[in-house]
Amino acid sequence: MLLNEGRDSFLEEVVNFNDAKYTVIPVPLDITTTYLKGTKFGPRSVIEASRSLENYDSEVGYELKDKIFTLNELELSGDIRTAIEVINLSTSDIISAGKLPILIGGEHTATYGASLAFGEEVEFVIFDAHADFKPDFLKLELNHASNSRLVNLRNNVSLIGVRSFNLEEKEEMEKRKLLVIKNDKIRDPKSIESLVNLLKGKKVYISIDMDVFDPSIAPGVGTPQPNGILYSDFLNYASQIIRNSALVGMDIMETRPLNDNNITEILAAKLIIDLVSLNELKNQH
Ligand SMILES: [Mn+2]
Repeated sequence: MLLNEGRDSFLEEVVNFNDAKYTVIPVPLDITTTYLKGTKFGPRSVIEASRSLENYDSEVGYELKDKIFTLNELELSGDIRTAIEVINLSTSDIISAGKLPILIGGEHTATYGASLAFGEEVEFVIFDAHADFKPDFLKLELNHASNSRLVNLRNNVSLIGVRSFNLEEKEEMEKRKLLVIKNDKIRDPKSIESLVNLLKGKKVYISIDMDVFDPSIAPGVGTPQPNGILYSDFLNYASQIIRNSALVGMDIMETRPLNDNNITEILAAKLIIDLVSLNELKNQH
């Protein structure tokens, strides 16, 4: 199951599994997607895009080198339950080996699979245009539109950049006292302050649905929503989260490659470089 020689690896990193601190798990999940199919090609496109980027992160001021090992794509059957279990077990293997898992999707339901590999104390910070808090979306229990609700069965969830949900989801999120930072409050200093207060000193998993971004900078997604956040908004949140808590895992989900436009996968690859660089820079000090 292991990859080699950097040809198919993130950032063309050539690193032994034993020496790597991070491991990319490509998750080509595309089973319960309802609107635009194609997220199964996301992992490959993001890894390909990463090979056109510099490993020096000028935003963060860090050169990323020999840190990330890349697994082969997971083999996921047509059954969502089995797929979730495969994702859970693969993530568990990487955690047991002492590496920080980086899942690249694939539909967002994979985050639920990954969450099962972590303890209940881990805080999940989910960047997503959609609340994904539907109880029984289209009569499927395990579904991308229920992802946040499924994760929240075991772990505390905060939602960032949300702008699409129904009244029932709104009431359920209020009932469970979730921290929800809507897109129109993303630059309010009180928003980031409340998030930092919640996460301070805790273990944190960051999950990014690429549709959290404005469609002008991330058009290649399954379910785009107008009026999204910008890259600088994300960098601001990411640096505050990483500075104040312990990062234990991350995922970049829902990239759906377009034929004539690759800016979404470029952005997705850059987010991974940023998060790893921020985390490494913090650990240096
Ligand atoms: Mn979404």
